Amino acid sequence: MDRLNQRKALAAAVNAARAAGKLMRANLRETKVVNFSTQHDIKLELDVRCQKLIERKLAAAFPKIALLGEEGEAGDADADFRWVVDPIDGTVNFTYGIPHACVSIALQARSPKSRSARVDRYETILGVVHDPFTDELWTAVRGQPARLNGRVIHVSRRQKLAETVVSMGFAKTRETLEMTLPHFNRLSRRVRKVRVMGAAALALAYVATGRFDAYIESGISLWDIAAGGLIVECAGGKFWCEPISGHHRYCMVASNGLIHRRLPIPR
Ligand code: LIP
Repeated sequence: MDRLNQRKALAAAVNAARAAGKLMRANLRETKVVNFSTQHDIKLELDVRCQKLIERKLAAAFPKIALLGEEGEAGDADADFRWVVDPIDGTVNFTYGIPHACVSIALQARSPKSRSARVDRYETILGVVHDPFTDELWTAVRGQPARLNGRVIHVSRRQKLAETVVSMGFAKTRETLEMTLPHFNRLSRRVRKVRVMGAAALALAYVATGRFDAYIESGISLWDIAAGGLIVECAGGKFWCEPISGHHRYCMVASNGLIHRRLPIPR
């Protein structure tokens, strides 16, 4: 994709994220229609409505680019380019009226060098994360600096683990919770604070901004981390993930790079 189209794609993703964010802001205090829930997860009718709005906005600008989203897929699953969308990341927070949730939109290109069956054959080339409650918009295009509301951002430079704030997530199942808790317990004694905030894309954006020094989660989905992972890399940080069993699910560790080797991998 040439730079002209990259700029057009970034503008389309920002426009779509802001439109979905407006819908989130208008409904934070409203009664939510729950489509599906388990003990550790909720899926809302508004998740679907936000993804359909995002799909319409993106398709108007790029009718031939496929979309892979938390609420379903559109277009050719093997296309050269695909949008990867989490219409509301932090759905449980949002359902409970907690204003810590965001829209995450990434554009991926098929990556010839990673055609191996193990690695997902796509590379993220641009990412947008929008928090409609703080009116913060993170953007990144591969090879360029990450930005927050247009200003260049950089990961933290903290190197002493005892001075770091690390975020973790427990994903959606009892299995991932039980697997992650021992790492949570051990890490809590080694760092300044551990934060469990419930929105992966925002946690990654906070690492990129230097608010968190690392973020760790296993059992997380591609649409939760695709945009935020690129934003971390473009802010000078390190983003590592590996596929695990399940539909587009990953084990993921992101950090400022300086403390990465001392962080646990919950597997
Ligand atoms: C959420 C992630 C969070 C994870 C939750 C859930 P959703 O995404 O952002 O990090 O711990 O289990 O997966 O479902 O709100 O889009």
